[in-house]
Amino acid sequence: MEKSNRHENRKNEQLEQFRTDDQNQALTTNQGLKVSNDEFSLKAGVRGPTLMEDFHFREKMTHFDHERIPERVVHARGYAAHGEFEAYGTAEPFTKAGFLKKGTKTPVFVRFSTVVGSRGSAETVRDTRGFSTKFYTEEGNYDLVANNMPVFFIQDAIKFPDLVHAIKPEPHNEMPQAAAAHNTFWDFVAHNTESAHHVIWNMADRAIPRSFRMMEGFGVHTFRFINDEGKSHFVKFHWKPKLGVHSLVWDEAQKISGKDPDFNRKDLWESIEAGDFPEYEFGVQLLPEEDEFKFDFDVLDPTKLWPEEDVPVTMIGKMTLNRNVDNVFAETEQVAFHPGHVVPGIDFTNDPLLQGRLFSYTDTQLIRLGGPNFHEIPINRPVCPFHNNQRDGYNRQTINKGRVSYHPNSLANNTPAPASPAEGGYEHYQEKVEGRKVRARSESFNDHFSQAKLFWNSMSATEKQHIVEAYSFELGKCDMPIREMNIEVLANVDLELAQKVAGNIGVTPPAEGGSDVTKSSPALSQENTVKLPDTRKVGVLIDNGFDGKEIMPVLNELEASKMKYEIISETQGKVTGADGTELEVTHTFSTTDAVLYDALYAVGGPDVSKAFAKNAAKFLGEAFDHYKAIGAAQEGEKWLEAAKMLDQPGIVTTGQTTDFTKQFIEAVSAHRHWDRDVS
Ligand code: HDE
Repeated sequence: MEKSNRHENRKNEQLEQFRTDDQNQALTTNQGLKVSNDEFSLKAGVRGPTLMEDFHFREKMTHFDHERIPERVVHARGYAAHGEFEAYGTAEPFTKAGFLKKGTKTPVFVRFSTVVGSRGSAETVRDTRGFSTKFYTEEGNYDLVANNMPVFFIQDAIKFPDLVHAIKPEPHNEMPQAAAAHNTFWDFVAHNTESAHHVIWNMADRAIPRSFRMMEGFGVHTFRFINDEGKSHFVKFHWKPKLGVHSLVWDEAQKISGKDPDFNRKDLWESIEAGDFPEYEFGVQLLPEEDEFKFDFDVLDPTKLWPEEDVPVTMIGKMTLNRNVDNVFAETEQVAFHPGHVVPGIDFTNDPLLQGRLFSYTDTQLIRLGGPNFHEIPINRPVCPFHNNQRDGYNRQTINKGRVSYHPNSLANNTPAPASPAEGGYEHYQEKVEGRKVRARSESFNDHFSQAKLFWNSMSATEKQHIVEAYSFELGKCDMPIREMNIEVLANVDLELAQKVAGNIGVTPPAEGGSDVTKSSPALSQENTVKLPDTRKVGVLIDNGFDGKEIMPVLNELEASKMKYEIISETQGKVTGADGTELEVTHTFSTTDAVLYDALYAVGGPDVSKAFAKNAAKFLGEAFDHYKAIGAAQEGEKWLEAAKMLDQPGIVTTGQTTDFTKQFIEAVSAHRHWDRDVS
């Protein structure tokens, strides 16, 4: 299949060597033998047994039997796209990384994921999202294996298996799928108070993103930048989406899980196919080494963020995703990320979570991809050459010539030869380290609640309400005493929050508690994000007999504002306006749903059937309850009136304004209208 939006870069050229197009070709076995019949196995007589000598049957069936590989132990459900990163050059004083030099363009491959669910699970579940980027740089692959939340549940990698065992479906009955709302997870949370900060993020709206295109990304750990002079800065990595950070509402997210379990991947795929390329700016928070101890938390603690108001984010480049994969298994499933894939100019810190990750990612690829040669799989190959004395292993593809596979040597002039740092050889930062061998947590990691409270303080009233509802939902799915134990922990964050949740889940509300942190960080609230009409999707409820002269300019204007619309009617085919205008129906009421749109435009027609009116009322009620913008004209306005939805925020009708289109577009851009009365 030729792709319309193939974007040329070195990675794409490299992948091209491995692509194959089976269309219009003769059918062969894997040995290249042409096959004369692929319908029937070879038998002794038409009603007789299949013969062992049927090599075609055996090969076909054996390959099929071995098609599956183990899914990722976490982040199994994911979706990816290719793109390009271009550096602004603003990072040059701080890092010698070549791909961050001004104007450098680097091919990237980005995989988004949920964490908990298995490979076939629904996508709009409440969960952290993965945001992994492989930069195919000229100095080797650099992987930024990030999440859409800036902190993590645990401070030490040794707890990761416990965390994951607790949050995955319970082993005795394998329930629930892709959900944290069960006893073992909250048992873990109650016993590991360091998780309080990440947990409150997971209870907030960021855990149900509207789109992968509307999520931030965070490297979580503190890394190091090293510049040409060898000076080190601590650095936190950020991705900032051009479209802002937007979320679904919980009721909607749950319904989408059934109506369209592929909601997020479809959104990504379709946007790229339509040429609406997702864009993210790459930003860094930088801290000179001398300032390591200037905070009231430890910069090595992965449960802590650096408030952006204290350490501003400097933008250092832009990433554009511009090409969908050709084959999900070959690319998305086989891509192997590793936080230890670094390039000169980027180094690690002693964050004990990061240190453990540096082990885990190679280890997991060995079982998942079946051996040590996974770097040879096309999607994982660097675009620069690679040479060393590693040899053999399952599925080795490289044919290394010559007799030398050791170093040092004289038979091959001591090559392949290590390079000095000046020649681009990677040199680890010479941090001074001393201490006793201890299994212990640094005391500087002991404050588990202040930043959870900072996050809470930063939320708008609506966001706080959502957080209360999320804790109540999750703990409401747990039993006593898990509920009580968690209220006790939550009381350390905010007393009012703990009291409200306790009231909802039948636990005696705590009388005292709460962190005394009063600080807030406005950057954490989604209220303060970018709001644009771009790529917002409007469902148009419309029937025959509509007024084309009124409706068509509106639809054209939506498109001119980079919005999308789909025509929803009773039957597939065309709807025809009173003036003969024809519109192709995208969906009937049964093949789509109100939860799949950002907004609805209710038009109807003069003679809608009872069934049409009933479905329209259902769609409008749902959109209304999810605080979405609703525009209405003609018949649609009467529906809103009958449902008592007029005069509410985010409701725009032609009867009420002469400036309908502009106001409707503004209402859609606002994302949601939280001040609406949905009671
Ligand atoms: Fe991961 N994580 N992780 N993780 N992680 C994996 O690697 C692990 C952590 C993240 O799209 C696994 O290839 C440990 C933080 C993403 O392919 C595994 C610890 C962050 C992805 C693994 C962490 C992440 C993974 C499973 C604690 C955010 C998906 C499959 C010490 C900064 C990558 C795989 C993709 C995947 C281990 C914590 C992000 C098992 C041991 C913190 C986005 O190696």
